[in-house]
Order: sequence, then C-alpha cells, then structure tokens
Amino acid sequence: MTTGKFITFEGGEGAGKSTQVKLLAERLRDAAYKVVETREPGGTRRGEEIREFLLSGEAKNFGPMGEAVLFSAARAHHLNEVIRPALERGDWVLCDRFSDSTAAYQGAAGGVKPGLIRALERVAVDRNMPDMTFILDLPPEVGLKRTAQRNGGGGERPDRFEAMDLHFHEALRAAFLRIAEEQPRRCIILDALQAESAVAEDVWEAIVTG
Ligand code: T5A
Repeated sequence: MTTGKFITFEGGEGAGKSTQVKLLAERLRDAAYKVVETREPGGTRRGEEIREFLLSGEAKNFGPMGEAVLFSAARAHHLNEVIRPALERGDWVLCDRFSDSTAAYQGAAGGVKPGLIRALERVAVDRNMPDMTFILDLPPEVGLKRTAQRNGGGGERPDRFEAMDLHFHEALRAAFLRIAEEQPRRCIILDALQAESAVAEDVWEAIVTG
C-alpha cells in the first residue's frame, strides 16, 4: 500500500457508510497514511450548498433528471477541487457516496434512463472512477430505523430521499447489488447487518489484500 487509493462507500440509507469511512480513516492514519475523508453531495463549500438545496427537497421540482445534473455538477467540482489533488499528492481518499448513488437513486429508483446516467458519468467523472467501492447491503427497513434513531428518535424530519416509500428503498438496494454484479473488480458487497466492528474488519481485509 505505497500510494493512496480512491475508495467509495455506497448503499442505502443508514447502512453505516459514514461510520465505516471514519473507522477506515482511523486505521489508515494509525498505519501512517495520509487520508482525506469526504462525502457526496458535498466535500467543498459549493458542494455543501448544492447538498443543502438537494436534501432539503427544494430541487425536487426539477425532477430526477434535474437532480442528477445537480449531483453531477457537484461531483465534477468535488473531483477537481478535492479528490484529484489529494490522489496526486499520494493521499488516500475515502468518499461517502459517489457516482453509483446517482445511478441507483436517480437512475434505477428515480427512472432516469441508463444512457443519460452514463452520459452524465462520462462528463462528471470521466476516468476518475474509484479504485474500490464498498456496497453496504442491508434490508432498507433496518437502515431507515437506524437513521430515525440517529436523528433523535424522530425529532428531526427525514430528508428528501429518506422520506421516500419502502418500494423506492427496495429498488435502491436491488440497484446497488446489480452495480456490484456488473462491476465485480471494483465493487465489494458487505453484509451491513453485522456489528460495526465486523464490517470494519471486512473492509480492512479487502484493503490489505488489494
Ligand atoms: N444521493 C446522494 C443521491 O440521491 N444521489 C447522489 O448522487 C448522491 C451522492 C445523502 C442523500 O443524497 C442521496 C442519497 C442520500 O439520501 P446523507 O445524509 O449523506 O444524504 O445520507 P446517507 O449517505 O444515506 O447517510 P446516512 O448518514 O443516512 O447513513 P450512513 O452513513 O450509511 O450510516 P451511518 O454510518 O451514519 O449510521 C447510521 C446509524 O446507524 C448506526 C450509527 O451509529 C448511526 O447511528 N450504525 C450501526 N448500527 C448497528 N450496526 C452497524 N453495523 C451500524 N453501523 C452504523
């Protein structure tokens, strides 16, 4: 593990992506690697503004295609400002969601045609696909329960996508599993029903075995 890698974490709501980004970052730093932790949408000041616009539901009227364009615009900026410079320095980049989320949320579950999703990916991502993607898989009911608990037992309102019905979340799960099946060299499916520490061990094993 001499130079940094670009690692993304994907999956449905509450699958444990943020938790695993943090745990892997700690482990890599303990091993003296430089690590950039980031997320999508977000990662830059402008990206965080687009995040707020999208997750508040204000962009919902643009429809899934308009939202896909906004996610992709934020992604192109994020790649230019944060991800590529970090990789050029030799740092590791751990990103909570990336282009597979657009393919699953706006594409498979949102109804934007695969050709349009691929065209957006070509424009926004080009050859900067992740080296490795962890797909955290679990039944959507479990993930949504975890996010509701984390959001103060229902005190905080669900965001634009958490608020979608179970059918949408089941379509997401199937979409992520399909992506993993289509791109087995890049994607690793993890059982996200396991304890945090067990998921972290699976992540670490995949990292060290390359
Ligand atoms: N989106 C994003 C799109 O529609 N298109 C796109 O292109 C992109 C990039 C982002 C939203 O935007 C959508 C997808 C999303 O809806 P977000 O707030 O970043 O919004 O939402 P998520 O990425 O879904 O993140 P969450 O914070 O909701 O879930 P995580 O990160 O998967 O889960 P995490 O780690 O915060 O854990 C949730 C809770 O579960 C516990 C944690 O302690 C926490 O309380 N937990 C576990 N409990 C039991 N066992 C485990 N193994 C656990 N792991 C974590």
